Amino acid sequence: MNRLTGLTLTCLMAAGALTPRAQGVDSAALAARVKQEFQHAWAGYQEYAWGHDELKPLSRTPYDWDPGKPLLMTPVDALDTMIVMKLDGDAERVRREIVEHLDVRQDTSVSVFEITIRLLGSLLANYQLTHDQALLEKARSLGDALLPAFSTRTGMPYRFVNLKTGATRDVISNPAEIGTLILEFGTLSKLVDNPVYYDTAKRALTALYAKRSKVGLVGENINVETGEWTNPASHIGGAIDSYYEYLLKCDRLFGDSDCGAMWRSSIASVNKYAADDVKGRLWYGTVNMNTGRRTATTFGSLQAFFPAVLALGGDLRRARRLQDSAFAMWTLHGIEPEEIDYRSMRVTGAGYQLRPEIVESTYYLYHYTRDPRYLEMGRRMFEDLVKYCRTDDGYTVLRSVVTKEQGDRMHSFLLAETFKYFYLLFEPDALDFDAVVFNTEAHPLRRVR
Ligand code: DMJ
Repeated sequence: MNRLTGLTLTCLMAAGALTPRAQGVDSAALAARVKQEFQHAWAGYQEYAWGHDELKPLSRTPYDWDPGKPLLMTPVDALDTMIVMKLDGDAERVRREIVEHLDVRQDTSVSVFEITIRLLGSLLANYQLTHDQALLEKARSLGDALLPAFSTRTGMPYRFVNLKTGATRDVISNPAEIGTLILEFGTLSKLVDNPVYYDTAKRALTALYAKRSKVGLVGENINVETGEWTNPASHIGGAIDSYYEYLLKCDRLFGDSDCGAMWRSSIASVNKYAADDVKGRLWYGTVNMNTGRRTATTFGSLQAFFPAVLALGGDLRRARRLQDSAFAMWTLHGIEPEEIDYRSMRVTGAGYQLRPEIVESTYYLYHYTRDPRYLEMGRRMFEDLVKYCRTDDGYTVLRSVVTKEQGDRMHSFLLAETFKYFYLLFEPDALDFDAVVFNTEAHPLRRVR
């Protein structure tokens, strides 16, 4: 047994429930297929994009977020999925590549949010899985490079920071990018025994929470120097979504009761104002943060993470209802659109970006209920993903779920999240759900004692 296998098996194996079998769903066979498809996507990346951020699978070319300055997004994001799937050879190759070639201090301006959830989250989770000190050192160095972003009057970070110079840009940010940092920064603090990262991220989070409206909601855009809202749209979708997720998870991972209190008051407002019952279905739409008045009835693939958060927060009733709505959105055209208007059930954003959120929610609901209908949902979604998004050299986005026209991009979160959540749905014993808190990019973080 090599180094990774030995360590990770002991870390990952949960106390042995039997592999589930739902009517007509052979979970073990599906898990094996998910693993095969992950390997297919990974093979395409290795063949045509090794050393770069992502694969463009139709043109068979590499893609770097900042041209010529790769941060190895795909391999870094994929590493703990490989470990969970026991792809030990691939995992060892990636671990070495990260240690030897990931340059987290290069002269490139990065999104604080994206780099935190993908790179910092992965480095920390994989350090906890492998105990490889070099991964923790990279994480510390990356954490230090991100800190200058928080030098603002409010403590809320700029959206972008240069990893080498510390230069910042983009003063207008949003709750997701400000409030989705505490799990990673907090874990780093605990692992290197230095409170600066935790304190910095928590200050940003509490500053943001303090800016909530009288009815307890946050908006979509905020100036991180002045603290003024520049867009009052309030919802659970992109630009806000994972702020709520991290309030709850911060409490679960660190036992931080401030986060717990912020979560409870926030979810009460969200359920009061954003939730919308239409023709017997539960949705969450858009309202004005100050009045709570409804301004849009749209819901999409990003919002589909919310059943998982509701379930984690103990609200299984709403979680189940919202999951049914999200699945109805998936089945409208045989695969999930980016956005619909839930009143008319018409598609308002036709793309599919290989997103994981609905799969994540299916996994959480199956974990909490063991209801076989979630396995059946998962099977259906996996078949559709393979049918419409598989290419000869990987997986790709759809320009339209209506026409099924393919685009040319394989996001790193396909390997970090979408395949991982499918795999865990069908093979839940591969990871002890209660021993970890998944960051918003599906990197499993453990409590540090
Ligand atoms: C991922 O990077 C994360 O899940 C993030 O929270 C939202 N967007 C993508 C997946 O859709």
